Amino acid sequence: MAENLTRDTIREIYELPIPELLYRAATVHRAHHDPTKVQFCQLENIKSGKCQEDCKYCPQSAHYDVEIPEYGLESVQQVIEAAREARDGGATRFCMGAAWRGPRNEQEFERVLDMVRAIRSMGMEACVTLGLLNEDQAARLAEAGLTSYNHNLDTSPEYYEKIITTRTFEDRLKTIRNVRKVGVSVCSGGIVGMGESREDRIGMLHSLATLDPPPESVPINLLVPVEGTPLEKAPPLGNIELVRCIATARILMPTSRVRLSAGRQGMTTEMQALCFFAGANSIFTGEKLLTTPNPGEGDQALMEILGMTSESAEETNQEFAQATAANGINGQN
Ligand code: SAM
Ligand code: DTB
Ligand code: SF4
Repeated sequence: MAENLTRDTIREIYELPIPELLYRAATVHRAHHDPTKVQFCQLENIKSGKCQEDCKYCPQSAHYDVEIPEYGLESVQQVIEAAREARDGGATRFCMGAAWRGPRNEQEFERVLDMVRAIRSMGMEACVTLGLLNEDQAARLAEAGLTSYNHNLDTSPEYYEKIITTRTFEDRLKTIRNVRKVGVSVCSGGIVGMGESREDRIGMLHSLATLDPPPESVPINLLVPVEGTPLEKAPPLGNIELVRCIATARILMPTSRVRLSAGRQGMTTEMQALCFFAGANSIFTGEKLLTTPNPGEGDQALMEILGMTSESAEETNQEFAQATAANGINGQN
């Protein structure tokens, strides 16, 4: 589908009447995934705050005055302990984020490589998001056994410069190409609810779905508006608009994971049920995302009420094998 995919085609899907859109997305979803399962992923902020980048949504940017815990790169031991707890809570993927423009300090980068090795030896998927990468850095992460690299396109190419002034959309694409070159699977999605237009959301989905191959994992974040950031007063996105994004992502990228990422705190059970029906099959669990609150314990109740369960490590492995095989890459898992 990818090469000939136009924004017009995506708009036709995105704007379908809701019963039609949901039916199509759910049909695609169950053809490729078990619709009763959700992958639990745990985030760990391995380096917090004081980031040199100017991203208007982000509480960790040094350009804004936001009260968050700030600390340097965590130790491997700290990460292992957090991962153990996450695994005990049913997480099969451990995602480590650093408030960096990109890795610059050799010793710190080596420590991140050790973190990746440690997580992989615990039988979990290991994902990191460290900002811009060159090919050599990507190759070293691959060598350490990294499952996936998270690097979001975040919004449409046109809206990008309104949100992020210290790098370009093309810089992001380049890092994704470097990750692809070394055979690591790609996790890339974006944020909705940043005051962008529907055309921007469609444009973002177009950019993601026409990556060749598309990302194996697609996080859809609903903006968490944080006081002190320029987007603190962004107009809230309608619930159904988020459902449309998820359903369209599912139809466009049938074998990928679609992750209902930031923004679940305060979302109703019914809304999350709609998102799962529309094809989301992964969430971030725990009390905290990177710096903002997340439902924590509430997710056990959510699964029970919806009669759904979290994926076992084996089911996660099968999903990963399917997604990478569909993209013609040799998964590391
Ligand atoms: N510094 C690295 C980078 O930007 O690639 C990795 C960490 S950064 C915090 C990872 C992602 O978090 C961003 O690409 C963005 O999609 C998401 N994010 C940051 N702040 C957010 C917010 N307030 N609401 C929703 N998502 C957010
Ligand atoms: C992604 O797409 N969302 C996560 C993860 N990848 C790194 C981050 C969400 C951050 C939400 C704001 C915060 O907690 O600081
Ligand atoms: Fe830094 Fe990433 Fe936040 Fe941008 S999104 S300010 S790069 S941590």
